[in-house]
Amino acid sequence: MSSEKMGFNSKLIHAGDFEDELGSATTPIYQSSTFKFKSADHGAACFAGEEDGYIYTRIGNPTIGELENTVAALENGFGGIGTSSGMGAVTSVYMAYLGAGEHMVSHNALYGPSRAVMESLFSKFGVEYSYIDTTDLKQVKEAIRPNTKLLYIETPANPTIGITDIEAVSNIAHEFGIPVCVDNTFCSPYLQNPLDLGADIVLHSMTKFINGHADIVAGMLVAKTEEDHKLLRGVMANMGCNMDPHQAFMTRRGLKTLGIRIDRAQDNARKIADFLEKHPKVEWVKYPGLESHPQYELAKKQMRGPGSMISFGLKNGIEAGKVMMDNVKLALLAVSLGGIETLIQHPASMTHAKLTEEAKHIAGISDGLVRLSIGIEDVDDIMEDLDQALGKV
Ligand code: LCS
Repeated sequence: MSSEKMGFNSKLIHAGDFEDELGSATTPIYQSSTFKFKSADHGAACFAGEEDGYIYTRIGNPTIGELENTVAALENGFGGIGTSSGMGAVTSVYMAYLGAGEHMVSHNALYGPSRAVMESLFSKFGVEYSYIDTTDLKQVKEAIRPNTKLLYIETPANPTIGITDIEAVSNIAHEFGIPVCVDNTFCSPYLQNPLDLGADIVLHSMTKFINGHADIVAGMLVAKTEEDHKLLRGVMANMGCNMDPHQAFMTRRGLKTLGIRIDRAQDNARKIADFLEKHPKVEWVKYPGLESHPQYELAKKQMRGPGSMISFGLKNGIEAGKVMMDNVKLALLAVSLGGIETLIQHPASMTHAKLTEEAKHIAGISDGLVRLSIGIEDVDDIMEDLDQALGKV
């Protein structure tokens, strides 16, 4: 059966389209840095891109290739590019589309390092940027300048769970010929396909839902067109932020169960979000599956489910956050997200502690904000754990 006709869960298992001569059920790990050419002509044709063939693992490798093909099929794109980490994918996109005197428009509640690398590194080379609230289309229109070359969004955003309308912002950007990159880490292709909504590039930290087992750091870019795919592969390979074959094998294994993992984590998250919304120590809950979420209708339109990331606010700010973190017993007090285990973290005292009060305020990170990544444990156990930790606050 061709992978185009398969349902999502079948694609997870079969879409990579890899045939092993020995009939191996899984894609072997091609732990080789380089590949023999059949002849001088074949080598020349591989370099010229006239013939298929692997050259050198920094540029491409069969184990990585199978994973790239699978994620590209899941995102309905032309092709994928595996990277060493999610940040390897972020910097490759910035490098590919932005140069000195050019400008990027992005969301002010972006994953910290995606913002920091722009502010501290790309700015040194003359790249300009505007961080705005991309959930507000008026701000998006106003932020575009004649030198804007990239619209970069994350939806839902980390950690505020704000949701940007991918179709609407893509339409605005395309009026000005600006490419749109969507960081789809919080949804994975199981819940959202940005390319189908008009975006040009999709980005994943595969460290999260795609691998799902907290044992790998990896990233992926998927381009809609052959032209963008070629551009991004060249940048990634020349910068050397390639994936490694073992990392690809592990990620490919984790990916096979993406659907059943997310179904289960999402069921748990819906119940936990309801529980938190009624809890007396909790001031507010932000979860796309709750009608109280400001973009609830948009989430229903562009996502196939609300996912398993929840942010909530504790009534007594930073101290309450620390007390809760010190008292969880089942949930792991750890950063990262999207794995089989429930994780909890407190951005104001951890990931975002270095931000100024003003920057935190603009990004929507209040002192009492707690971020939960709900896992696939028994929901009663997660709830009991959160309840006893909240009881200590
Ligand atoms: N994009 C998003 C939305 C992320 O959440 C992360 C990592 C990245 C990109 C970067 O991916 P990495 O290089 O780590 O594979 N987010 C993390 C977080 O929220 N806590 O720890 C890492």
